[in-house]
Amino acid sequence: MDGFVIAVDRGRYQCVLAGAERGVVGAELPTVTAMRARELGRKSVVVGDRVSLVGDTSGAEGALARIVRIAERRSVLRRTADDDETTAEGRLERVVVANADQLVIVSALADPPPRTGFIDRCLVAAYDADVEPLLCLTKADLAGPEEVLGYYTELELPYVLNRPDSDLDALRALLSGKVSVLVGHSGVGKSTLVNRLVPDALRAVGVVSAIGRGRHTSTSAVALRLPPVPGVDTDPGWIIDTPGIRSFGLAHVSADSLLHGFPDLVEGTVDCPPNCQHTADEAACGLDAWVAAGKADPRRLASYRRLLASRAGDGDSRGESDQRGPGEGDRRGPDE
Ligand SMILES: Nc1nc2c(ncn2[C@@H]2O[C@H](COP(=O)(O)OP(=O)(O)OP(=O)(O)O)[C@@H](O)[C@H]2O)c(=O)[nH]1
Ligand SMILES: [Mg+2]
Repeated sequence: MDGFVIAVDRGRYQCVLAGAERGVVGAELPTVTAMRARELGRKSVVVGDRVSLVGDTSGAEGALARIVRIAERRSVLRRTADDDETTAEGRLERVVVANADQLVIVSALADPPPRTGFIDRCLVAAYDADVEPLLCLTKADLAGPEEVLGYYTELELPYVLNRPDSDLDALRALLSGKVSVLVGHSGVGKSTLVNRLVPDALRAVGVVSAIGRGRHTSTSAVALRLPPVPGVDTDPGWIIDTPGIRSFGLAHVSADSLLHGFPDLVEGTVDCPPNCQHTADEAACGLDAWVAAGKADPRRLASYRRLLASRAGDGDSRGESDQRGPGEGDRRGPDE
């Protein structure tokens, strides 16, 4: 039987059988609990994986099926604990989810404040994984989006604005028919949004401390079936809620791919000398003239160069692990 992995917990995988979601509206989807079969070797199974199941796929209480095959992944969204691939942390790679079509970068406009450095990292990861980015700005009732949107003017990045009473039609239309994964810092409102989108999701929601830090309320990724859009016959799609992360390490992304996370800068490199590394100390790098001519925001160039420096292990590595104790996460510049 073919299944779709919706949750992973201590070696047990919750799967929805292919086709089982058809016709199920509102009510919880029937799921099958499975373990990995020995023949999978060390291959990891993650949320979003499409798998083949054998054994007891009845979904009855206590029934356990086995995952014997993982289908080829359409996309793999990864992050590393650190940016520098020469360190052990930099080589520690985590697959966030498999087969996502869309990366919804969730950023609060206040409480916690938006960090464009973090959004830039998510964009690099999205373009690298061939997953479409969508910027979702939450808590629009607390602050305006002008500053964040101004930073992305040259990018034509699709975005949605959200407040507790906002209508979700625009977002629903953008999620329809796709597998979308929400990523963002703790406390930005990912689970709050999932609860509004999927009425019986019952995702736990945390509070944000006085200094704007979330409490890491969600601890594992869960895929939820979106309700059908009235009058629309197509597949409503899936939304994946994930635990808040402090940063998005990019050690697995090559220097060339890093530039593709900055589509507003790509054209500015056509006049660069051969083998230009685009760093600040490359005297003839075309990006300085590109920005000076007003073709891109100088802050975007600075952000790109910070990522380049961070990869080279220049001590600006911000892709830190989220396993640090609470209280250590946000002691950094306004950009991250
Ligand atoms: N003012 C305001 N508060 C919001 C909004 N969305 C969410 N919140 C609040 O933000 C807090 C954190 O929300 P969560 O949904 O738990 O955040 P999360 O991103 O899931 O956090 P983690 O699971 O820790 O990663 C809660 O107190 C929510 O009520 C919003 O649009 N406006
Ligand atoms: Mg959450």
